[in-house]
Amino acid sequence: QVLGLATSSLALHAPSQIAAAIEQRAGEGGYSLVMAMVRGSGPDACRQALQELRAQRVDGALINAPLGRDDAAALAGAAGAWPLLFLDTDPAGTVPCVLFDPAEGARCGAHHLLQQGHRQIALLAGEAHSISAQLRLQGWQRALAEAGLEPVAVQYGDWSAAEGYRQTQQLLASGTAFTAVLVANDQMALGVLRALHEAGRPIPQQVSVVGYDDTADSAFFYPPLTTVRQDFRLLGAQAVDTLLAGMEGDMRSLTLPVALVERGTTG
Ligand code: IPT
Repeated sequence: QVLGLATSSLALHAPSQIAAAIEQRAGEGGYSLVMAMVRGSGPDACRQALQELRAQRVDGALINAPLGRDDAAALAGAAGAWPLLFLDTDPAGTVPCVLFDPAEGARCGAHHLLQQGHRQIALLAGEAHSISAQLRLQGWQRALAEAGLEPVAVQYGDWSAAEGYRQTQQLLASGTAFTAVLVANDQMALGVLRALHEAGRPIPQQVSVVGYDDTADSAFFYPPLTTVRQDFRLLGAQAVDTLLAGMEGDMRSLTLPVALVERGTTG
């Protein structure tokens, strides 16, 4: 049997590490994996990638590209009996999915900063159209609101280090006072660290930074990044196993745990 993966750009660290983990698990089981890139965003881009997979006669497919509830439901409906498993959608939706809990991940990061006494917290969210970016942002805002706080700034980036760098330069130039930044992924956090270094703001003495993902390189940033761990190996294994079960008619959604990993950018 052949498995398919429709994925967000593999130029991004998280999707590429997720794809590697999926490929590994598929290989261990003796299955081959065919990949199709989702070029751009939204349901049409996904539909195109799924068509490419179907043309290559895959028996079922994983979709790691951001899709809101309705778009995911429409794609699943159009697929009929062809099994689809979603890896980047709203956990409150109706389609089968294997996901890390975005609300829990966001809460972990925000509580860590609140426990350390931070009150002036800036938010750097991910791409505005991404459902996961939206849910992480909502989770941060809820945690701050529960502590009687509002973020001192809310900015968005495209998940890249370059954008993390640029957005932090803008935040610094705006004169907004902040002692901590919650960043929606580690790649953007890499750029945040450099912008803070260049501005002479020592980390963590003057500014704390919390990332999200715990990609393979994040422990080697300088300082080593405090972040919210999503275990991509686990995701890859569970996604393949769940899809295989789904192809036998027993597809069950799964929520995977996240955990705060405390390193050198906070404390
Ligand atoms: C999500 C990553 O956390 C983020 O860093 C970015 O790479 C994004 O994917 C790309 O879409 S992980 C996803 C399974 C929610």
